[in-house]
Amino acid sequence: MIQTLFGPPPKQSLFERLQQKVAGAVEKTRDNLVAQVEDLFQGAVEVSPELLRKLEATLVAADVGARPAKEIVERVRIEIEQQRARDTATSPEAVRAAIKRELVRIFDAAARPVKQASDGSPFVILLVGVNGTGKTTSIGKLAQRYKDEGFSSLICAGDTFRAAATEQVAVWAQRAGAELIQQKPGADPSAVLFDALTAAKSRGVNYVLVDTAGRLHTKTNLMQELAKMRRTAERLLPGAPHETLLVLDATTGQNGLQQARQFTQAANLTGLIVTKLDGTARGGIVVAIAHELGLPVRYIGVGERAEDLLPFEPGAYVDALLG
Ligand SMILES: Nc1nc2c(ncn2[C@@H]2O[C@H](COP(=O)(O)OP(=O)(O)OP(=O)(O)O)[C@@H](O)[C@H]2O)c(=O)[nH]1
Ligand SMILES: [Mg+2]
Repeated sequence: MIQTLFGPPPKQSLFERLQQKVAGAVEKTRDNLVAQVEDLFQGAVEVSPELLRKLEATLVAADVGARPAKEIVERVRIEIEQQRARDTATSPEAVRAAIKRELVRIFDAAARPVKQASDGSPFVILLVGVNGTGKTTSIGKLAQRYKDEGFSSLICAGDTFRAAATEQVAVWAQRAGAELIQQKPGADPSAVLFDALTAAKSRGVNYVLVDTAGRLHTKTNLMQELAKMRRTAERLLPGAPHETLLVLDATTGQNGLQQARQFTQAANLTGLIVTKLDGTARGGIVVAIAHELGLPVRYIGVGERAEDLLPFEPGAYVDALLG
């Protein structure tokens, strides 16, 4: 069977559950964004330039980013003009629908297909990012998700640098029934990866989840270490890693975006996991990321528990953002 990042399509009931969770996770942003957008249009007979300026400021405050906000408002303005020309009254509802369409358009533009593993070989996912963004936790959550979907996974303890990193990932591995491949502290992460991929191939596991040590994109030697890991994967398993995901902490806002930009240049990213959306009122950062980096968000982290990692679904996210 061909492996993909998401496994089989979710059942309807699960999807509904996810939608609820997304809505819950972006609640803080929603309070800001929805309430403010609604306030803006409350009793407005006319969609004035002043009102559009306020709309832009509201989007920026939700961390959508200055350029995307400008672009969205410009398109909303054009849409309103077209409505006027058709003599239809411009309702707040119509404006909100226009904003939603713009947001979804931004996500669609950043979409890219997930590579597929060749028949029978494991699908390899490498998680990278600065310290403490949620890489190890996301590895554990992914292992749990795949287990629930009936797939096997193997975790590569590629963070040989931080004390206790392997113990931390071991707890997740045990919980998710995933095999863990590790070496001594200080070992070369590429050597651990070599072991992990060799084991995964011989055992025919479905997914290999590779944890890495947190690093700043400015540390050239550490970025080279990542490149070496990628080469090791490719050598053992042509096409691997199938996904290289940057794990980004949503609470770091525009700072995180800056990190992402530089990681993109150095690490051949294929997408992102945006974590800690439960802890921020600035859920718009996901829009800024898609717009500026042209990279798809694959998953979002909405809490610390195993089930708090959701596949990112643009339509559901935008609905949750804008009510
Ligand atoms: N609220 C919340 N907390 C999260 C989420 N994801 C991770 N965390 C927490 O963030 C903290 C750091 O998570 P780790 O998974 O250890 O982060 P890391 O990127 O592996 O860290 P380093 O290996 O040190 O670079 C932990 O306390 C996690 O429980 C999330 O989506 N929401
Ligand atoms: Mg870690």
